[in-house]
Amino acid sequence: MEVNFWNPEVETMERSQLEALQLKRLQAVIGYALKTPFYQKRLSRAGISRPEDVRSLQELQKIPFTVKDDLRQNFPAGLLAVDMEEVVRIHSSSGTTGVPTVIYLTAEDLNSWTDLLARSIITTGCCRKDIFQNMMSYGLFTGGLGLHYGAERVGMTVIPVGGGNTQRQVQLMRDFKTTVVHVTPSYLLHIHTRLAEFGVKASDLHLRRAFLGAEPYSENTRLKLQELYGIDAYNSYGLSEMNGPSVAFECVYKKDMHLWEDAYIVEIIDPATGQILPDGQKGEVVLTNLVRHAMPLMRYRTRDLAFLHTEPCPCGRTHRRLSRIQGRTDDMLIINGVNVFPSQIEEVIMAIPEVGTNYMIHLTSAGALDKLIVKVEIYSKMFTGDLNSLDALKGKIRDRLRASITINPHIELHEPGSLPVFEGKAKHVVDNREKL
Ligand code: DLL
Repeated sequence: MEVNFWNPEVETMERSQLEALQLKRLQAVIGYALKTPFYQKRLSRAGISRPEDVRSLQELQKIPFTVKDDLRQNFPAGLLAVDMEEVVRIHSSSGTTGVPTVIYLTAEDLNSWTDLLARSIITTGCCRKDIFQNMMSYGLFTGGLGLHYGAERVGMTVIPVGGGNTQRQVQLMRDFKTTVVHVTPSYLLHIHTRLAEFGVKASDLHLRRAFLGAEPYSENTRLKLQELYGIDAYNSYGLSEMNGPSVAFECVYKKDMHLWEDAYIVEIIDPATGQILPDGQKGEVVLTNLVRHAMPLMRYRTRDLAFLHTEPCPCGRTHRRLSRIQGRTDDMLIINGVNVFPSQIEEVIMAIPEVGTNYMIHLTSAGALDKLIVKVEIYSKMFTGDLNSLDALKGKIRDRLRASITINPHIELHEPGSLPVFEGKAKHVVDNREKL
């Protein structure tokens, strides 16, 4: 397999050198953090009043975690470490779980972020010959502008269409022979259900790759998309607080995502106790941004659950790999006392060949108990008028889910395109349970 690098020296750096670079960058970030009232107070309590007070990476652990609420309480500028006139860009988190927060970038920060994205793009095997259609929304959301500049830096031809308007997306893919799309997995699934309506087959398109991220999805969804479009789909992880996409990206081997450790320090902690967990163990991802000076964030608790791989990757990059995000500390559902992550449900249903490209999870109350209803779209060829085969399919989905989550769900089968469509991040869970 051909392996290309953007910055080979950094991407294949030996661990000891990489850690030395991290420490140097951490000290610089601490210098900026000390300019904010928020971190000045926190760092001085931890005995840090100058960058040199942190002499090793282990000493990072003296610094308390930063959480989303800290950003909210210090809104709008309590974490700003430079003069406002140094700031060239503002982004904002999507507010998935509440009030939005703001992120500031200087020209240099923007340059570092763009470079990480160019690196990520090259890592997937793309090159300047590619035609890149960016279906992520432009604006305060980091998915649109972030990849836009990364792709331009690589020299790809960028189609900055943004999210939504499926007919136009398909038309553009045909007109310009798009080879790469950047899109949420749920929207790419949806586009497939609409192709026939526009008289297009997936094989008429010139797509070769997709960058998928911004929302949780299962390995089976990736496999489904790869098969439906005949493409290679790469997982991309990031969050606004860490600039956006660019934190971790898969290489051509697709064995989970290289987390760019020259730009981010990653720790995996036990979300209940805050203890650091050994590599390989699943826990909450905690990140420190090493290449943003306008707004330093140290030991930021992402609420995302994942683990780190340490075994070498055949591509030769030395940066450790982050597993697929397995859920969030705040998206776990407790259904009749059983803990269930929506991702577990998706993993099971997307492995069933008759299941189409969309699903919804509804929760309601049935007396004192919770009722789980899983609505799945199935391919139209299944609607033959033979009720027995539909019943058998329902039974199959129910049994497989019960075996995985130990709860007996109620299954509804729906026609393709009939469940709600999300052009940005999908919201697959509707919780209408009566709160006692
Ligand atoms: O979603 C940044 C992004 C844009 C990443 C485009 C990748 C591609 P936020 O809106 O702040 O930023 O949402 C961040 O989305 O904490 C995860 O819970 C979730 N998320 C992002 N990428 C993935 C992924 C962008 N590949 C939040 N798998 C994160 C699972 C993801 N969840």
